[in-house]
Amino acid sequence: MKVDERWMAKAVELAKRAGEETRPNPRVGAVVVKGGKVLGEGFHRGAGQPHAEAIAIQKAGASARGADLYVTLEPCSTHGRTPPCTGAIRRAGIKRVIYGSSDVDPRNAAKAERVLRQAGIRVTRGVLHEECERLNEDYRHWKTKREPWVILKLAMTLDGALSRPGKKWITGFRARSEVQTIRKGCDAILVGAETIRKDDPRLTVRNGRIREQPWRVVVTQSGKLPKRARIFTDAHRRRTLVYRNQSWSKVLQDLHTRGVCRLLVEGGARTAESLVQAGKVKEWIFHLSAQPGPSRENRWIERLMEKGSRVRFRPLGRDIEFRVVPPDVVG
Ligand code: AOF
Ligand code: ZN
Repeated sequence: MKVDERWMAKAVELAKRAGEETRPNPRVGAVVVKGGKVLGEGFHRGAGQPHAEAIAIQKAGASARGADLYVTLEPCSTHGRTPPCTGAIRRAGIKRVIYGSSDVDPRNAAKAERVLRQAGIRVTRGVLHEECERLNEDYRHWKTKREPWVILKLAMTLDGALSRPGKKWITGFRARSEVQTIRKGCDAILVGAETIRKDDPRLTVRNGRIREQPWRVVVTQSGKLPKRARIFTDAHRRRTLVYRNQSWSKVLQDLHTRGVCRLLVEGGARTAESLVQAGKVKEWIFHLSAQPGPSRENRWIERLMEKGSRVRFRPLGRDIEFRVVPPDVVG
């Protein structure tokens, strides 16, 4: 691996540490390097917190003079919640900036290179471009499409059923606690009305502390929903939204204006299928149970699997997690 790639790979690893916590901001990692040594490193933790470059430069201190800065995203050149990083880079005496992907934030997009060059700083862009872009697939989507990044999560038997007669759960404890972690990384959880009528789910995050519960979203055609359902009566009832007879684009745009960047869809089958058909699902997560289901009720899932790419399997207790990114996202 060439030198630039090696340091950028380190910046990518740093960026990943933030997980889903940075939204509505991007995941960004940065390293300050001189003479083959790391002088400072950092990653962005979330809105209002210092940017990755600013942290790495601050850690390097006076030794940053004459050093190279590797950063996964084009540095910002305008004043947002924090001062522009191009200013900090200039003041620190950084001699060369290497970045992986361009920003899509209109305030900063495609501006850094000119600003830095004018200050006599060398710029190399596009190093590990694909890896750096992949860090922020969701960020780029909600910023440019003004709709949330939609994750479809389904618990399913290996033969494609979404329910087991007479059983409350399809998957075991490990898989269900993983759902809690996935929910924590999302701003809203959506289900169809039938799931509310049948399962009366809470749709809350119950593992660890969170700033605020995610929105709970129900889509319905008939508008017939049980008034006593938990989402309407529990302590978080203010966080419940109902959309009646609205197009997916309308629902998603409205959720975006409420600050929803990542939306988790938890079923049921009809809601999932219609969202997939509308081309809105950007990431699929299946929790597969080795227990057989009642019948092959979901042939559509098989059809989608044929098109799926970037597949990953992971054991979760007695079940299996199966993640897929659809081809229109992989490109
Ligand atoms: C980040 N972290 O490490 C970098 C960002 O308003 P602010 O200060 O939160 O700035 C957000 C914008 O800054 C963001 O949309 C992106 O354009 C740019 N770069 N943002 O949150 C970082 N480098
Ligand atoms: Zn910045």
